[in-house]
Amino acid sequence: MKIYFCGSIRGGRELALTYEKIIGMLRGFGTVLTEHIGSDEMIHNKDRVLSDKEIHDRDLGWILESDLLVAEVTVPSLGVGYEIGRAIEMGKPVLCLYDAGSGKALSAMIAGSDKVEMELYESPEQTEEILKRYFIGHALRRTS
Ligand code: 6IA
Repeated sequence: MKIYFCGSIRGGRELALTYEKIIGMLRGFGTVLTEHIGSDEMIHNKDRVLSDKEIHDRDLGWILESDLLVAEVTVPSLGVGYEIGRAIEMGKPVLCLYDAGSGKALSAMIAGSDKVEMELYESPEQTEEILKRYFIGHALRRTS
C-alpha cells in the first residue's frame, strides 16, 4: 500500500509535530511516499536543491503512483488543497483529518466535497483510532 500524506509546508508549519506523529502511524499501514512532510530538516536539506517545478512534478508523480491520499487539512495550504483536488480527479480515495479544536476555519471546498472522507479529531492521539478504522474499512472495500 502506497500512501501519499499531505500537510502544510509554505502554508505554515505549526502542526509539523502532528504530521510527524501521523506519518509514524501511517507507516504501520504501508509505505509513506512523503515522509519528509513531518520533518523541517528533511524539507530544507532535500528539497532546497529542487526547483518548484521539480517539486510539483515529483509530487504529482507520487500521487499518481499512490493507492490513497491522507491529508491533514487544519492549517490552510494551497498545496494541500491542490493535491486533494488532483487526487480526486485521478480517482484516488482521500481521507482528510481536521483538528476540530484548532479554531481554524476549514474551506467549504474541502468540507463540502462528497469525494473526500472527513474525520475530525481533538488530539493527535485520536488520529490513531481514526486511521485504524479507515484502513480496516479500506482493506475490506478492496476485497469485496
Ligand atoms: O502550499 P504548501 O507549501 O503548504 O503545500 C504543501 C503540500 O505541497 C504538501 O502536502 C507537499 O506534498 C507539497 N509540497 C509543497 N512544497 C513541497 C516541498 N518543498 N517538498 C515536498 N512537497 C512539497 C518545499 C521546500 C521549501 C519550503 C524549501
